Amino acid sequence: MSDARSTDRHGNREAGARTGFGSAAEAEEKPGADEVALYGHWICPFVTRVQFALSQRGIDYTLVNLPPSAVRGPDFVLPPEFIEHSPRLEVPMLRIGAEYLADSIPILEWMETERSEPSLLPDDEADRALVRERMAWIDANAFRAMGGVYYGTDPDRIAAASVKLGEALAEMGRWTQQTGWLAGSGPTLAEAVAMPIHVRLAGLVRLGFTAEVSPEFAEHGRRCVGLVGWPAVEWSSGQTDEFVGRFEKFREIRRAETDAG
Ligand SMILES: N[C@@H](CCC(=O)N[C@@H](CS)C(=O)NCC(=O)O)C(=O)O
Repeated sequence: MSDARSTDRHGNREAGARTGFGSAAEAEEKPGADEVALYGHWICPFVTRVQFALSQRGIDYTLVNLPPSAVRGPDFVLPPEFIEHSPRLEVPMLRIGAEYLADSIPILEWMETERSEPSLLPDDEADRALVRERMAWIDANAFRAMGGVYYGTDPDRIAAASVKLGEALAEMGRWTQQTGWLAGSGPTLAEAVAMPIHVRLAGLVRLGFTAEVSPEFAEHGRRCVGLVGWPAVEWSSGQTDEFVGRFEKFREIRRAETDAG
């Protein structure tokens, strides 16, 4: 993990998580790299989806450091274009040329229309429909359960979310039985949507995910490590520690509030 620091045009001190972690100023100044800019931070799973897809598709982009509010320092100044174009003030936000869009799944779809090749969607309409159905399923089931694990403060609720996540990963593992991939004969946008789970699995275990990971899903994870987009999103052990530490602290604060109240 690189600890390179820089100051962006809003005066924010940035800790780059890895090389290539840029600033808003760089996004505007770097010749040839200003076409696509991703606003976000490595700790956000929704950002991981977009960053994986950009890297997997070989799209040149600049990553503008924009941490979620819980990770931002008190003096962090939000870029005005983020305030203008991310209606819920959420990362990820993507800029392509002069256009902006927030929300990971719509962004993944938008990238497909703006940059058709190489695609992470199959040619056939029915195959595309399956990819989309599974993206929505992962979002509604695996992601909801995953959030229940790391945002959980009550041990019983964490355990219940852990069971649900285990079941969701088992279902996703079953999808991979025929081809090795979640929806079709190769990696698709369904892999992009699921990728953050592989990235943070070790951290989830440390935060109370105790269910057995289905062998098929684990195998899918090993297959994903071989994809060209993987190095852009994989976490170092320091990043896993930071993720776990932040949520342990969050739990401590919540429990202290509950005890006090
Ligand atoms: N549905 C959105 C969810 C994005 C989201 O929840 N992002 C979080 C960070 S992981 C965020 O920006 N929250 C607002 C905040 O931190 O102020 C997506 O898929 O992109």
